[in-house]
Amino acid sequence: MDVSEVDVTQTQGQSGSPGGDNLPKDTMLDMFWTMLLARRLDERSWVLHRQGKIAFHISAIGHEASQVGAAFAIQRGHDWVVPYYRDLALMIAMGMTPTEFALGLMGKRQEPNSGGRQMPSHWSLRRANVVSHSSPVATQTPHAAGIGLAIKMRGDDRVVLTTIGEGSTSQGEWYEGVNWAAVHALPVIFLVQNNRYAISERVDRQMAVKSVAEKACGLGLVGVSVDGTDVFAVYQTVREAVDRARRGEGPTVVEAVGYRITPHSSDDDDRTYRSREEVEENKQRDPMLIARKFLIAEGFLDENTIQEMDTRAKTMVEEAIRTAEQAPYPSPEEALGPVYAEEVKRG
Ligand SMILES: Cc1ncc(C[n+]2csc(CCOP(=O)(O)OP(=O)(O)O)c2C)c(N)n1
Ligand SMILES: [Mg+2]
Repeated sequence: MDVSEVDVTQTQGQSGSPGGDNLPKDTMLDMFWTMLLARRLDERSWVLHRQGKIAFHISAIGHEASQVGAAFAIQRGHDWVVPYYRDLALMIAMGMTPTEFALGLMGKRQEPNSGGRQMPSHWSLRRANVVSHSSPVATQTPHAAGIGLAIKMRGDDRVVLTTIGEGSTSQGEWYEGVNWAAVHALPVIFLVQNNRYAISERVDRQMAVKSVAEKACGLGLVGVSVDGTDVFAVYQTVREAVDRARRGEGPTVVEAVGYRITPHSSDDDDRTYRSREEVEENKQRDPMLIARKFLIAEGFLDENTIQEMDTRAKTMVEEAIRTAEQAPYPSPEEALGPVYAEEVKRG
């Protein structure tokens, strides 16, 4: 793939003819189901927050296509994933159960991210090779490059998928991590979810270039932009990047251009910086609608099946929340460990 392919307009996914031409029907339906389950969990989390039952939620609504498309393009459980806070749909695709998510939302002891030590949505899932990250944005990028270097040194066939928002690609860590991966031809896919805002800051206040993919050119690696509202187009683009990385041909920056339909987080009022008209207009490109329309047109889904899937998703969400509400919190003493290794008494 040529780096001249960075022009967003050239590489927009076409919702009517997505890149998933070679995907089996069952995989496409699995992708849709994962997006749907993540969406229903997400919506319910906002309600829990407004009911005062949870302290914080950060939403993936509008990002499902980017996240699920990318997750399905790697070998889940074998490859490494270094995510960022907005990746709820990615984590569901990685096998995090609704109950595990709900436990994390409530900071309960059994939650897999951190045992209740981290803020919600600071992901980790050891069994799926999803690596823990911290709150300062872009600090995950050098971690991903480091894992890529370890893979290369071991002669492993794994790749690393790391994610970030477009605003955070202004951070020094992002350039350092991407540069390192480019210099050493590391097997890393840098997925940038461009939702056009970094909290209240519009993308044109974050960067002077037209697209994040263009930044890749200056660092000497392939950069591609794709329609981040089209799950099958994202799958196809990330899949090509994964194949290239596995062949030893180095990293790729994949920019998935979409829109953040919700406010930045449960603590943000987006009415202060964007119009309702703008949000409504962008809801027309909701990834759920685009996937649904395509699958119906292909004859893979009908309204009845969608209704059944929706009922199943909502039931799973309610069960997960009930289970999580009844689960215990960690005890205060548990906050003290496991941070440092225990001292071993000798003699
Ligand atoms: C180093 C650092 N600076 C500022 C913040 C506060 N902060 C949290 S999220 C965020 C916006 C990031 O926007 P973007 O990268 O576009 O991701 P998005 O939230 O839009 O998905 C900021 C500024 C932070 N967490 N870390
Ligand atoms: Mg953003």
